[in-house]
Amino acid sequence: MALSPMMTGVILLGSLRSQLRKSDLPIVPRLSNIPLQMNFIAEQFQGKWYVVGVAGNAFTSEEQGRFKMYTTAYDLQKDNSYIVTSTILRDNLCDRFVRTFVQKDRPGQFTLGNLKSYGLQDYFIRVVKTDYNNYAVVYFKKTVNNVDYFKITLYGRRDNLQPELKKDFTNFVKSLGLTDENIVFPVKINKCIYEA
Ligand code: DBS
Ligand code: DBH
Repeated sequence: MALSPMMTGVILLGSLRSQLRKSDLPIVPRLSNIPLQMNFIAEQFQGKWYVVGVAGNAFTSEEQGRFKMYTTAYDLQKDNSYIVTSTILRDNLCDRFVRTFVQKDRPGQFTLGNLKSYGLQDYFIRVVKTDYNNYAVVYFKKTVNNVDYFKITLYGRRDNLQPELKKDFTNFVKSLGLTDENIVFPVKINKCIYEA
């Protein structure tokens, strides 16, 4: 098939744009800038968390208002890993996404079980801060096609959190080089998030 010069131009521009997008992602912070919750207590972190805030180098506040709240439940296993289930409203159904978090190096840090089955090169999780019964801040980093993505979630034991906790979250993610444009506070919905 012969491409017109115009079509070739469009294709070149398209691939140039995706290149720029990738290199435009704010840089992933050094792990030394991400605190780890001291004396992490795996038993107490278990159970359901509402995703009250999410920020990251691939997240945009343009999604604010459309990004729906979902929940993630942590279930500790005998081998000290978690089975982690997220329940997300998709196409009017409650989609359950299940994966395993395996402890890595220190309590409160994990990697994903069966990494390769998700097409991931690397995955790292660190619980930054939690009081176990109200809120948690968790750092996630993934590498896909040699591109690093990171996100920080603000979890609540309830579907909302005090403004001060949201403000602390915002200040923390900004200290990592993100801006208000990289932060989303998911909208509360009634479907799926109150299910067991
Ligand atoms: O699980 C993740 C860890 C993750 O989904 C992202 C970063 C760290 C992320 O940036 N995800 C976005 C891009 O793939 C997304 O739109 O979900
Ligand atoms: O699909 C995902 O990658 C995903 C969905 C919900 C995810 O990584 C997550 C929650 O942490």
